[in-house]
Amino acid sequence: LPEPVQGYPSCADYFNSLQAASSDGKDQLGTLNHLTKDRTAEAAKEILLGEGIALDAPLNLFAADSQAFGGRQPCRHQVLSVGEVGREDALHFNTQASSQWDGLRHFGIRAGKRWYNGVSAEELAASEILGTQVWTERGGIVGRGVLVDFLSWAEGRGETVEVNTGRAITLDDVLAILKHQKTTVKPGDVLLFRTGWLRWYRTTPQESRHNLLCIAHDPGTHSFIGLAAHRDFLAWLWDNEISAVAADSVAFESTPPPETGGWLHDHLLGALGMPIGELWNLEELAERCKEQKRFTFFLSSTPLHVPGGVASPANAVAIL
Ligand code: UVW
Repeated sequence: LPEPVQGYPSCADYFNSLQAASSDGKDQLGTLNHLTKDRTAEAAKEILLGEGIALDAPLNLFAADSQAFGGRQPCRHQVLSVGEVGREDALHFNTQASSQWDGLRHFGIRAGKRWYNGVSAEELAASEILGTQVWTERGGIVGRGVLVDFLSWAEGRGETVEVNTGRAITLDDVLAILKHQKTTVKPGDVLLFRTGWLRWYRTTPQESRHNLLCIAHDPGTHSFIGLAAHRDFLAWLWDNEISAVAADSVAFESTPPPETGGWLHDHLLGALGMPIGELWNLEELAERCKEQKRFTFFLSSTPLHVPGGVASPANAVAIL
């Protein structure tokens, strides 16, 4: 097992507790183990209005910028003719160039060169282990969703939210938002954090946003708003048996990461086995939640069935 990274919870502790919970020691579901059938059934009680709200931005979200974060190519969509009146379409896209789940193959723990549950680079290359097919085959990611509306809370307190200067949303912020919303979390919940990044992107002229987006994936080249990479936040997610997290921001976590401790990605994906959603469209959901004064809902997401998949469009809907 990799050595724990300084300043973070022990990765070995995470691995041990997850392995103890899995029957064969080869767990690939990570924190989705918390999303049990009972909890999914219970989550259906969140449906009060029967109103569905799509949470995916268009697959070609970054088409106008010619590339997405990290040099990712925007979606290419071809409509093919079949005879005189028939049509088919062909899509070529990077699974992380719009609303997405990062799967457990996306990042392991850089310090130890291991992926979730101790999987090595060789195992990863030789098999489909930790691929997103595991999520599809279990019936998707379906359960109780909770919106944590940082943007509304921060603006309500008079903060001008800067989304491209590395604003870090701390656990204290998260707890204050939940209190303000009168929202409690339950085991198995999927938490959706609204930071304001996607609202900024969609309301900013192309010439002003282009340079901030078309940047390398390398540390030090970007400073996005997101969740603070801190052990308190990780411990809180773990202790509350949260099954997955997502945000409307580019990297979910605040970047650059702190000097000690490294990336939240490594700890969420590589240690906890927790799916990370990015670039989710939470705008309409936030409006409806504020109107209803209720920030919980039924959430249904069916990742694409790609054996060995690294990431996937979210294909997510909230049902109020
Ligand atoms: C980072 O790793 C920072 O982001 P992404 O998940 O989009 O690769």
